[in-house]
Amino acid sequence: MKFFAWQSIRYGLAAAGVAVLSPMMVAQFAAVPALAADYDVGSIHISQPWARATPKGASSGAGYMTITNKGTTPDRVSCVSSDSSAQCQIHSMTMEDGVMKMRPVEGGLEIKPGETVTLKPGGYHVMLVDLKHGLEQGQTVKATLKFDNAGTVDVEYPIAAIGAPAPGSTSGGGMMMGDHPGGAMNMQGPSGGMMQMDKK
Ligand SMILES: [Cu+2]
Repeated sequence: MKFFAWQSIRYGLAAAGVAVLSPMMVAQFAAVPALAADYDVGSIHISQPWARATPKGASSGAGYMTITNKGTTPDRVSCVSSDSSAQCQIHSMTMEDGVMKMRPVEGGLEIKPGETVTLKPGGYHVMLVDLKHGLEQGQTVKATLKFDNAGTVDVEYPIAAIGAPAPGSTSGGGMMMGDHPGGAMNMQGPSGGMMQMDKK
């Protein structure tokens, strides 16, 4: 009986300590907030949506997720709108002549039947163009995605730290979002190389 009494006191103290520390600790150290929800629309499954916080003054931001087509027909996804930016696009990113280039995926990003496509830093991403406000770590940003077959879904992207790695990846860093005055987006990579966006 005494044993149990001591246990409950110790648990009580531990819980109190955690309650005081955790909100700040979680916000600062979790690479991606734990509350990312999954989404199902038609035969499309979306998991682990997340976005990266943006540095002060950034005019664009990026969101990522994993999309699986569980159906038997190909589908295509585009981004319709976001609550945090004037425009929302799906971008590809490729290395051309030593320069990272990203451009909108024309007609939407194809997800073949049975295929899983992961949007992540350095690859496909949801580009939030002309941010209305910076993306702050610990908050969420919403984007409306439209699948040609499956339909439309609102996805909440929990915002991780600036430069946060993809969930489950061990490598940190990646590209930092820069500003793109005048429509040309330039981004500074970890190697100092520039990244350009062809904006239509
Ligand atoms: Cu982009």
